[in-house]
Amino acid sequence: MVCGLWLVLTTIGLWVTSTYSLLPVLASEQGAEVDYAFETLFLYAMPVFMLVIAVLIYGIAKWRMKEPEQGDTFDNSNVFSWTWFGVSIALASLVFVTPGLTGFLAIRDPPEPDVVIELTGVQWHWDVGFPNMDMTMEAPTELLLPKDKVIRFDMTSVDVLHSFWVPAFRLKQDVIPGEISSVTITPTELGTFEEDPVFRLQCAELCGTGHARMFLPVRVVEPEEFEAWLAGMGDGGMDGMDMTTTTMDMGGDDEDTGGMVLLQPAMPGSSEAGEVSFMEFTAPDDATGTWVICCFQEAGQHYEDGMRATLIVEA
Ligand SMILES: [Cu+2]
Repeated sequence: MVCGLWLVLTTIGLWVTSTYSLLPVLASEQGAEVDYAFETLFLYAMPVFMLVIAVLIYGIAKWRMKEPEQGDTFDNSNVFSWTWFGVSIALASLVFVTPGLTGFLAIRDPPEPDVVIELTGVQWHWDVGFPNMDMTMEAPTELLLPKDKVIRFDMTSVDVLHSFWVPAFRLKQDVIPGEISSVTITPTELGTFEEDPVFRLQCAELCGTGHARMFLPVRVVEPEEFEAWLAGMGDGGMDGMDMTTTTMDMGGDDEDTGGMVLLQPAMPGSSEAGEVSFMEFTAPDDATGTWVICCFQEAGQHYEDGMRATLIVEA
């Protein structure tokens, strides 16, 4: 009876987890190791978890106390204890080897990079450098990455601990002051932050009051588009630009709206409920790229659709 229930529950559990993925979109080669680890652990854990649930359900149904009575006493079963012990050790050892050791070796032994990008964590933004072009972008509004190219990020911090994390790429790496740490990623899918927020370089180490805002939208593009973007930057695109002034309506619609500010550059402005305020800011003359306007106020789902917008600045 218990065995039958166990079998049915395990089958249902495995079917649900294999049919409906709990993981967000995967967009890197290295991230496949992480997903494999999750899926394998689910596979191993499901029979164990469902055994507990099956025994629990059976126990509740069969031995439910109808009126106060003295329960039976049980003797220890050596066979059961040793079987449980043996299976647990075998499963744990298997997990240690695969996905543990095999995944670790695959991630820690990356191929030679096609592109090297330097990232510097600053409370609370990312600076991005391209050493091959001797170019640094301070607090850029977006990071373009080429699809199917091996990218090595060399990272450090100027203040406190930060951490590299692009959810679509899965891997995380600490960013440490006074040290260079590296992580290698090969993007496998095109994608943008506007379409799916898992395409963002999010600091994953609590680094102060601005930690949650310390993210940089990521766009994975074809290598040609990446090269063109880099070339545009190299022509002085980020430096010495004529500045134009633009005015933006900062009106708050209702109590939930909280406030809207420009994420980059960091020029906070707030909009109170029932009040219309205006903010002036200067924008690079030829910055036709994406500016992210984002709710800065902790007011519910402030990063979700509706509370962030794309601003296109035209010359
Ligand atoms: Cu942080």
